[in-house]
Amino acid sequence: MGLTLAQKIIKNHLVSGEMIAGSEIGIKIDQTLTQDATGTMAYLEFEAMGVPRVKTERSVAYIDHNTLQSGFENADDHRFIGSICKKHGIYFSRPGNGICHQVHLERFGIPGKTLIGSDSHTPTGGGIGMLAIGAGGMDVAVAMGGGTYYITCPKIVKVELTGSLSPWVAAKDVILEVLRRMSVKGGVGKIIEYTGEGVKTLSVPERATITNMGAELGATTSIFPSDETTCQFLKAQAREEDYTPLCADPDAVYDEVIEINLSELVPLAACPHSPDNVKSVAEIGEMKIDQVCIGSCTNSSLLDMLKVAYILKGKTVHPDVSLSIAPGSKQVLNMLAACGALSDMIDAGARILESACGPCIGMGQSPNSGGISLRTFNRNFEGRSGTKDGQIYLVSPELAAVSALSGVLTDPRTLGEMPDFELPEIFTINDNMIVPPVSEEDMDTVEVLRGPNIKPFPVSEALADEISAKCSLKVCDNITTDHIMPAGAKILPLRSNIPKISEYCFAVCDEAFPKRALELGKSIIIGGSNYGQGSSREHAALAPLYLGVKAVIVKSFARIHMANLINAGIMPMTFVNESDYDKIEQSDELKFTNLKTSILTENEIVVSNITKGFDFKVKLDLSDRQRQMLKAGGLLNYTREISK
Ligand code: MIC
Ligand code: SF4
Repeated sequence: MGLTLAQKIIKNHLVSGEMIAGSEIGIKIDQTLTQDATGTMAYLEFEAMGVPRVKTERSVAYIDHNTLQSGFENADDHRFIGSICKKHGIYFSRPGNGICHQVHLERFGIPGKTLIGSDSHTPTGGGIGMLAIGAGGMDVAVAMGGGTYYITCPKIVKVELTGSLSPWVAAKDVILEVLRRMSVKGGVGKIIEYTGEGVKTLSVPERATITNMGAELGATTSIFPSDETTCQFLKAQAREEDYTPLCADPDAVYDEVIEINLSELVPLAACPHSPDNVKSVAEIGEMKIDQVCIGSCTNSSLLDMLKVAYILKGKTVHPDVSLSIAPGSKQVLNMLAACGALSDMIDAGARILESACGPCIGMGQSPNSGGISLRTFNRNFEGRSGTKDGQIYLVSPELAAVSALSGVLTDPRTLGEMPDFELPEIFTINDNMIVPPVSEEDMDTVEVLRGPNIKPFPVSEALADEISAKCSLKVCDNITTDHIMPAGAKILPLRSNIPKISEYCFAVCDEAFPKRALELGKSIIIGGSNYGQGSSREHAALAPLYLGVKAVIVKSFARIHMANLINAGIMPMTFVNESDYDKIEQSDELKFTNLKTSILTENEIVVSNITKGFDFKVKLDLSDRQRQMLKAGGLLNYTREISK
């Protein structure tokens, strides 16, 4: 039986387990990436492991999220990460060099290699045939130390592309169509593989837009074949030697098949407040808009920017609209400047932002109250923009640019004929903002620079045999990590300070939660389905750990968050009968007994609701390794135990 492309890469990297969907496998990791909002913790964890130099083929640290520097905190974190990198063998991409996923695709990604990154949009690398997976910071730290990365062996979904995109219909519309069909939880436990004749018609940046936003499906990752187009892209980045042709075997067997005829797609938008709330522009109608933001790791490539500049050239942004543009990397910005496209954007009235995440993570450019904002980003969760009642629509750069001019949601196909936008034969290459590490012999000369905002990792304890604790919070379906541990300009600077950042835990849902949880000492959270979707931030597990949360009982989990809970030593449990969710109220006292044995051996355990006087069952869908980790009180404790 033939293999799919993802299966081939997994097979080449398999360290433990069998490639049977649903079972745990361990894979060897060739490359890692971190960004600064998750990086400080990841490097503190790496230091705690005591490995002198990274053991990967390539590890890169990017500074792209917290570049606002409204106080000393972010600048201190940048300095800390920079010095750690220099010492321990990691390449350091300085602030201003661009968004991690865009730069990694340009300068470091290699077809057929494995990459994990402490950012959920790491699957961007799938655009050049990498097996690129988003993970928690601790998993990335372990991989840097040469440790195995464990995942549930995914099912493989084939997305068969036929036809070619109509003029002004974009790669963004392809992934929005996949989201419309599969939903934000449709990809959990799956890898999405793109195949078919239509693949050839898509450039690398277009493929990367699609794999990037595959994160919103909850998928483990998404991947395109590595072909002639990939070769051209790598050649234009002066990295031809990194090219290998890769595709699935003709007789590969897939678990699911989806067919998309690119020719039939129309411009789409994800409406508030979920990336799968997708409608066609025609369905939404001529809606007046207040703001347009173009950029983010989904749509900030040179190709995207050249299209935007073409649309804006010689025109003026509508007087009621604020347009901001953040090119994805220094390379993109530089090339826009050299060819005059940047000037076309500035002339039209665009507010040019630094090459960084910026408004995508709520670092500035929050819309006005109730404001309607069109964004080329990948997430439109409630409150993420920094304006609680902001109405965020996710669209293609083409749609965003044309609407910025008209002041209303506008179908880009009204632009008429589309010129051929081609990628350059050679990109402008200057890696002077990527600082290489010092040699191993010189590592002792490098001092690690720590600012006062960097606080140690919260302590987790070995599992108690009996836990009796109250529910400190009950939440509904589709809770995102932006609900659990919000980001934005005020809170992001606290990413290295767990006690402080914990004061904002669940602030979007219930501002009183942190105080209540601390007063209870230990507690349990109850949630609905797809709990923890979205970002990979392990802070969404570390803050609850600091606040004394012992277990999270929900209808279902998102992949990365569940792994982060286990790493933190918090028990992730799901209801055997979902109807029990309705019977539990916030402040009910729940009791677990005999945990030390049952965590290691049982698939289902009985929990008593002491307040209401009934018992219910919860499922422990865990591998043996995860069970041991929970018993030890998390990954760090477990690693210490097994290395004794
Ligand atoms: C995001 O898009 O939510 C982020 C910010 O990039 C996160 C990482 C983080 O919270 O630091 C992600 O996607 O993992
Ligand atoms: Fe940055 Fe936004 Fe991409 Fe996250 S989704 S990495 S915040 S640009």
